[in-house]
Amino acid sequence: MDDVFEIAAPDARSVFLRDVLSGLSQTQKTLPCQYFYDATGSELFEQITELPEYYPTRTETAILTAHAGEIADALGPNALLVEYGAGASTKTRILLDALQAPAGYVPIDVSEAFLLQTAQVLRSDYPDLRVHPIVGDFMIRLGLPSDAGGNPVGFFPGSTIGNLSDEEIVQFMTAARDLLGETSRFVLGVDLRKDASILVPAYDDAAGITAKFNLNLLARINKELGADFDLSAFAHRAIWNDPASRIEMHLESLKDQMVQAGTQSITFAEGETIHTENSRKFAIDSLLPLFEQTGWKLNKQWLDDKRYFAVLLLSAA
Ligand code: SAH
Ligand code: AVI
Repeated sequence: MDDVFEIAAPDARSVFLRDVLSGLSQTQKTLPCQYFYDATGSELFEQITELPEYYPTRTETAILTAHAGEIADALGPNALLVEYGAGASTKTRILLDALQAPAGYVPIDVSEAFLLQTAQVLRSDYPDLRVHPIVGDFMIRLGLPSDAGGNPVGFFPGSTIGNLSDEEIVQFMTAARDLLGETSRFVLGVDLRKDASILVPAYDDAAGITAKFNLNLLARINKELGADFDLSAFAHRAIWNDPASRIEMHLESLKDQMVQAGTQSITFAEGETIHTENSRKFAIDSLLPLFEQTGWKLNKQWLDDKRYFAVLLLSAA
């Protein structure tokens, strides 16, 4: 079996506790969205991708499928595909099936059990492919496995870039440019601005799966940090913030209450929220200065007919 690279700090629990207490002590309480993804959160995200209201996954999948040959030609043979926030690696298969003799696949994800299980399934479906999973935070500087070989190609689908602030995008794209090198390419999925009547249901679906995904963050804090959040006393909210061009997810306290987390007691007023995620919706032009600043240039872009989503091909500048 290939090696698994563990980047997570050995005391991941104390980092989690520190991040939770720091986020919940701010005036606008916040929690970092990367903590959505324990095994349950990753499964719930997979359910979200199949919801009728959640257009990003099927739209990006259709773009990748329609242009897989062209993308593969641009990337050339012997690509080492490095995927950031790989999840179930479903879209990866579209590229793997189109690429000429890929050198290997490096999925990076914080959701350890889900990542390792996905890697095993890929190994059995692609027996000739070297799969080198990396468990860790893609925001920090990572190393590629020394025996990986091939021409590094970054893959960051799903518009996970929309969960980052401008400062985080700069940090992320700089680290990716350092890791992948000066001849690398990067395939990036970007969700575009559209009417709030499409966006809000995509993040507040009729079946309540996104609500479960959001509330699972509190369940995870209870389970891993011994907190005592009453999940029935918080409600999922999805709000379109037009000036900031983003969907915000919040958890709203349904009453005045006190929650114990670690050694701290945290008070919530009725109606007060925890801001759990931003999902930005971009105009492609607004990203160009960030690419330029971090050593990338835009080569090509593919959009669906409704202009809901874009797949961008970048190269190291
Ligand atoms: N790429 C897939 C999954 C997107 S969901 C798709 O397009 O459908 C976002 C994924 O990124 C999750 O699997 C989550 O665990 C991972 N993730 C989120 N923040 C991360 C971080 N800081 N470092 C590594 N992985 C992260
Ligand atoms: C992973 N990320 C791009 C998803 C998004 O659309 O922002 C996460 C998500 N949150 C709610 N639904 C899906």
